[in-house]
Amino acid sequence: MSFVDVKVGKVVPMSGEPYSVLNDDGSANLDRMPNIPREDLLKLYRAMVKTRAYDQRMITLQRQGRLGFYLGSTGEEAATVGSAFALRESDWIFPCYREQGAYIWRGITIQEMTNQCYGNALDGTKGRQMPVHYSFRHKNIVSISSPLATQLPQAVGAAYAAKLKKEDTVVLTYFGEGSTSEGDFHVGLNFAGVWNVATIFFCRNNGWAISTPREIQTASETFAQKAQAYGVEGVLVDGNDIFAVIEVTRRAVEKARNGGGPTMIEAVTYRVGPHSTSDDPSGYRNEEDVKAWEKKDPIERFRRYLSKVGLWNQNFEDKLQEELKLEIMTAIEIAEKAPAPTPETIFEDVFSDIPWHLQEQREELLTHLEGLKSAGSNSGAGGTVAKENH
Ligand SMILES: Cc1ncc(C[n+]2csc(CCOP(=O)(O)OP(=O)(O)O)c2C)c(N)n1
Repeated sequence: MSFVDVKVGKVVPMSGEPYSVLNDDGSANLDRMPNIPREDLLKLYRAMVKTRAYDQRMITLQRQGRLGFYLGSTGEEAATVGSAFALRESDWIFPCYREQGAYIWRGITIQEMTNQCYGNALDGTKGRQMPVHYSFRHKNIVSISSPLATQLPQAVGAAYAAKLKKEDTVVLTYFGEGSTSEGDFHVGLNFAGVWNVATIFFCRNNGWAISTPREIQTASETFAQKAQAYGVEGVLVDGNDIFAVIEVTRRAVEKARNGGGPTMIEAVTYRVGPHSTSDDPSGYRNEEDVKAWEKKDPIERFRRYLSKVGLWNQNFEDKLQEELKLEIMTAIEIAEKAPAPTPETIFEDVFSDIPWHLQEQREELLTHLEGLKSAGSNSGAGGTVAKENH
């Protein structure tokens, strides 16, 4: 069920050693190197570094009490940026909640993401979602749902719709390995197999589902092999290797676009940080394991490659870090100054014509707020409020 790597004539594995191109020292298996325009190499690197810089700054803001909650993706940047790179802009993404790299690659701005985390009046989700539960409809990125794996059947449905409309759109959905224990994982794969739709199931196997280690999540040797039971191709890739992720996702995309059906990709990586800012992993895992994975850091690995081919130097890095710092600080300043969404926005976005009973409630609320204002009380409508912790 695994595809053949035509360049080296080997089968891409569903078990055993994950498919890889880039070595830890930055050298690469040139036989397997995907064709990537030289100018895109630095763009990819930038997107990965930007993702990390954004994550780190948001975590600090939460620690400072300026943000209610955050969920970082440190160590998983090659998996998210590389897979998004392999898609067309018109393809759909049904995310989990740890795919900041995919949004950044797709051109979502730091400002848009920061506004969402603050839930301010500039936030596309109008303060109705938890921080990190983004929705970028203008870029074909569907709203994040907290319940795990619900996005899988949704992604299959979207791909089925594309098939009925005879469009060649590909739908990629992300999830963690813990989500493979949800019923929706099996429902999604089953229907994708039966309908032979253009869905790519991208599993970020980062070793942990909060405090549940991979070892007790499943008795299967790999997650990729679970796809086989549904007649879906499963492949195993080194998720910290940007080139391997690009190559494997590209093949899956090409196959899907040409009517070849779904693929499940298991990207083997590691959740270097805590699950979220509400988690403290020191209570359930060994720091030594984390250190071993930090040595396989996807950004450092890619940087070593770029340095070897003469595309990276310290001067470039210093300038990049300065630029990103400024961009992120500016976005935070704007997000913190923006007011909260006005209360009457809760009546928007469900009905195109607001029904009479909601109109009545809206009027009542506005009159009440007006009354509070003239009585000199705080209506709670102004100022940015950091979202609550979860
Ligand atoms: C249906 C459901 N059950 C439990 C949870 C609580 N929960 C949130 S994240 C998480 C861990 C998920 O792990 P995984 O799918 O491996 O993704 P990762 O966080 O590692 O990226 C759990 C159990 C939930 N959100 N939804």
